[in-house]
Amino acid sequence: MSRVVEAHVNVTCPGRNFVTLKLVCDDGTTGVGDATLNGRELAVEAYLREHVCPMLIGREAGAIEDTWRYLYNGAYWRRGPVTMTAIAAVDCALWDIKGKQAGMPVYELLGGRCRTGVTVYGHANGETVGEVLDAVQTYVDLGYKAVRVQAGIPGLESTYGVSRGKLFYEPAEGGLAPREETWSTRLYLRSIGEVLGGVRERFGHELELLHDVHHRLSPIEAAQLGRLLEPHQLFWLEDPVPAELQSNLRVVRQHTTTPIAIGEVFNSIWDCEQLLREQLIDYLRMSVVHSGGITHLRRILHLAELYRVRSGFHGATDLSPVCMAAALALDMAIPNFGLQEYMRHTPETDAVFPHAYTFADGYLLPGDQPGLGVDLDEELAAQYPYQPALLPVTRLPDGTMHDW
Ligand code: KDG
Ligand code: MG
Repeated sequence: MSRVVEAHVNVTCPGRNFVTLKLVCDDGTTGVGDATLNGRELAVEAYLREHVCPMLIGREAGAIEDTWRYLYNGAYWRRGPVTMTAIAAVDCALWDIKGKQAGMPVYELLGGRCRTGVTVYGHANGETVGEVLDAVQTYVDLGYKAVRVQAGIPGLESTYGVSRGKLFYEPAEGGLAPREETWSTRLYLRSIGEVLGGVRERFGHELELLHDVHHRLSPIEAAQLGRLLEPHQLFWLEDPVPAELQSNLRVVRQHTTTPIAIGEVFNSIWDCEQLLREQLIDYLRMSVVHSGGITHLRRILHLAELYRVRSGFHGATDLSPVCMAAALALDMAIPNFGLQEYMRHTPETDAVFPHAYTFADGYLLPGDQPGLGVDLDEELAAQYPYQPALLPVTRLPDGTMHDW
């Protein structure tokens, strides 16, 4: 039996901040887990360093389920993004260790391959329809079979998620207080149909199209949008409404057949239990890093399968390559895989986190290295100290604070 003898938390900023937990066992095996919570990185770093790492020393490395229960069921304070991100980091590091000790990739331990590759989608953005079309073309040329489309809104100074067609972009911005953006639902609903219609017209119906609303609408506005976009046959419409009130999605569902994806801010089964049970969504956007790790997310996806809900795991740049490697292990092994987001990391980030996964012809291939197939280069990471950065906040034109 192998025991954990060291637990370290690393914070690095090779272009954006990442928090990584590294565990070391008495036989020298190491494991890594992503612990990055965008804009709240140091809260998880401190939670791990002060409250979790000391408890891990001497624990049996192979007892993954028991450690998960020790940190979740055994704690008085449950759930929440900080706690669940910290638990995820421990869980992934332990799966990584188990894979390395078994000499197998983690997807083999999870039941083995259900597919030969993981279909991914990229982010095509532009201020104008013309810029959007050029950005989509870039992804099509790279071999992508699915593309998320975001566009600037005429009449608004800036729009979240729009980066002028660049392959790499980072929505968090440096500073101690967030930038403020203005949002207008009226202007948005007036322009978005033309953007997605333009992409369909140019690229035809082979390409899968997705669009993200970032929780900006009320249920009935989301229902209107879903209807408006039906002719363009989206693969999914993401986060149309804030989803704390899960029954909100009933209204959307009653009015539109556009498939709905939701969940990148969820952190436990209790955020989506009603959504699954009532079949109010089609794709679940949760991530390994913010949802208690492979152990918890796998359980949720098994429940989702009963209700014909498929995965669409979050994969933005604020989820490190360590999280991507863990997501790919699950993507390969779950029967109800849908689509994986793949927002490319910069070369600096890829160098700090050397990984086995590769992109080819619209798929990510996890490789066959034992464990998660990803590591943290601590020496290189030390060259990129933490930089405070935050996502913008949103107000309506009259100054009212709006939903994220
Ligand atoms: O941390 C927030 C980002 O990950 C988020 O804005 C990205 O909405 C997003 C997406 O779908 O990737
Ligand atoms: Mg999103």
